[in-house]
Amino acid sequence: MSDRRKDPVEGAPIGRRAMLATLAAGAAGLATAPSLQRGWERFLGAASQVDSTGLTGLLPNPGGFRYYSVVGSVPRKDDTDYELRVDGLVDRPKTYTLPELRAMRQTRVVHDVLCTDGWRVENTPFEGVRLADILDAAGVRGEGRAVRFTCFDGAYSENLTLEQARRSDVMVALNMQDKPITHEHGGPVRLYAAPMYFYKSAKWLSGISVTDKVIPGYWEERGYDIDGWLDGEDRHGNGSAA
Ligand SMILES: Nc1nc2c(c(=O)[nH]1)N[C@H]1C(S)=C(S)[C@@H](COP(=O)(O)O)O[C@H]1N2
Ligand SMILES: [Mo]
Repeated sequence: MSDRRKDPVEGAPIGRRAMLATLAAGAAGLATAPSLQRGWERFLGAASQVDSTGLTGLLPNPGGFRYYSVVGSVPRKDDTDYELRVDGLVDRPKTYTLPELRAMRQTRVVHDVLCTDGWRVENTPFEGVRLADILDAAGVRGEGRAVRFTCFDGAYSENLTLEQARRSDVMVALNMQDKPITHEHGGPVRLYAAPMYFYKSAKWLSGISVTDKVIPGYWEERGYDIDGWLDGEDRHGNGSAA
């Protein structure tokens, strides 16, 4: 069971690793394409068009992170059109703009990022609004048990229990590595659940809905454990500061 948790992708109907050879062949083809000259982000975009199943995560990436998206293209959002809807079992549903989120108390967490595929990026700072603050502002009703996250890619979803959601190291993140979160990393706003595998940290966050039970997310419907906890010291990390 603990092996499964470390590598839940093996339980998924489509094993990402099984597709490595296919993807490597595709990437090699793209490497000669002129689009590469327009930069890494273009390359990732092109690769994810080829690979609409999220397998682009196998590509090496400067900085240690790998790009994941379960869809081929995601609209770009910024100050002018980004919205975060908070609703469900709450007394005060609200739609936040980016400036409104920036005006709220900001929290900083520094933690290692780990993907179930085996890569790790050490000591990665994230900054943003504690999810607990957003939930408190909304006023969670007595029947509320869990939180469901949805994304403006139109496909991905995730969840946390209310108890997990209220931890001080779980946030609606605006900054990553001391810069506004880039589109490729799920900007302008993604979830960051520091004590859990990175698949729990939904990119391109657009909805937070309080529910009466945990609703399995995109990868969880496809074999990932709902429990995304990191093991041992990795869960506790290397320190977080308010
Ligand atoms: N919307 C969305 N969020 C997502 C994913 C995704 O495909 N779509 N992939 C998850 C997985 S498996 C990982 S490891 C991280 C990758 O984040 P990165 O692309 O910034 O490295 O995002 C998580 N959040
Ligand atoms: Mo991942």
